[in-house]
Amino acid sequence: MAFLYKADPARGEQWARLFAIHAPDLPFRLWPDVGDPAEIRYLAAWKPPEDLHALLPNVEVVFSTGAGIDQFDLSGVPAHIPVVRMVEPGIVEGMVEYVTQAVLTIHRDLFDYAAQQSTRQWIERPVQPASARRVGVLGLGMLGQAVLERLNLFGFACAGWSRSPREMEGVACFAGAEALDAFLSRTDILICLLPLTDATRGILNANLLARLPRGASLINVGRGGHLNQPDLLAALDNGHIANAILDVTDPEPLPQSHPFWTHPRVRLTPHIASATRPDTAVEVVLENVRRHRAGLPMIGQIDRRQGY
Ligand code: NDP
Ligand code: OXD
Repeated sequence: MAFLYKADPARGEQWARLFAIHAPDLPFRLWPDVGDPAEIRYLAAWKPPEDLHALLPNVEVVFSTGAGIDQFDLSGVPAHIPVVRMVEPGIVEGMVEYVTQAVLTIHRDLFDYAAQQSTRQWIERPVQPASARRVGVLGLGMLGQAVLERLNLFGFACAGWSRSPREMEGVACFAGAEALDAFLSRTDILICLLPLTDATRGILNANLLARLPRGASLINVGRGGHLNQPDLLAALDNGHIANAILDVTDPEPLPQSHPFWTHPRVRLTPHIASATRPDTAVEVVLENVRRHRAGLPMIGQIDRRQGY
């Protein structure tokens, strides 16, 4: 029985060292050095190989090295093999940090001050209390909830939207398509933390943006495929949307000629909002291996029908 890692090789070296310490009896292989393919029972990958079953006929569990699994072609993973996404504290911590800085950047008018600086203007703007700023998170999962818990501590007026009804202390929770209007119309800073599925692809489009109050801002940390880019550009250019902070784009990287690069109201980062941290992730993966061997449910197993 062996464990195969197929993702960023530098991180793979860290996983190898951690496996040697925490699971010395479980041989660890780093793609493409698969060894005897018949021995591979567990695969951790950002993207599994296309011919998974032919290549690794005895794989029992496929782990995503990310929290999202939209980069997987699930049709290539036989239905009897569980797919488990990354549910680990390191990725949560990173996302909370990133979204907090993005919300505070917008809340404290740093886009406007950057514009003023470029023309050497020293103009004070009135500071709004956080309680007057309505923040809304699309997606009330592992990351959306953690982000809202932190934003709540600043005193922002917090809300979240999910597919099924959720409850969170201090957060107005909305669920399903019928509640989307009410959620959007009370949101000044919208954060997308949805998984990319057939139901959410392109959700950040003209129709949705128009339902936000004029002057609202967008933070997209979900996936580039959630956003209709021309619709956002139009909304920025006509002033309906004031600012956008985008950590994810489609494609990644953006083409050099893309207008987002130079738009004064767009801030881009190269998909770094958060990443799986080997030190915390390996513990969770090894716990899942133990659970699988014991016939127990694994943490983060996805529902293939929902696609997340
Ligand atoms: P979870 O699976 O824990 O949560 C997903 C949330 O989205 C749930 O609340 C779910 O609703 C909701 N949701 C899914 N589909 C719909 C829908 N059709 N309508 C309404 N709500 C829906 O995911 P995570 O919080 O762990 O991660 C979210 C995403 O963040 C990842 O899939 C990934 O794309 C992205 N990500 C980005 C990173 C970056 O660096 N930019 C890093 C890590 C993740 P319900 O509660 O009803 O199930
Ligand atoms: C993830 C990511 O899904 O890094 O974990 O985007």
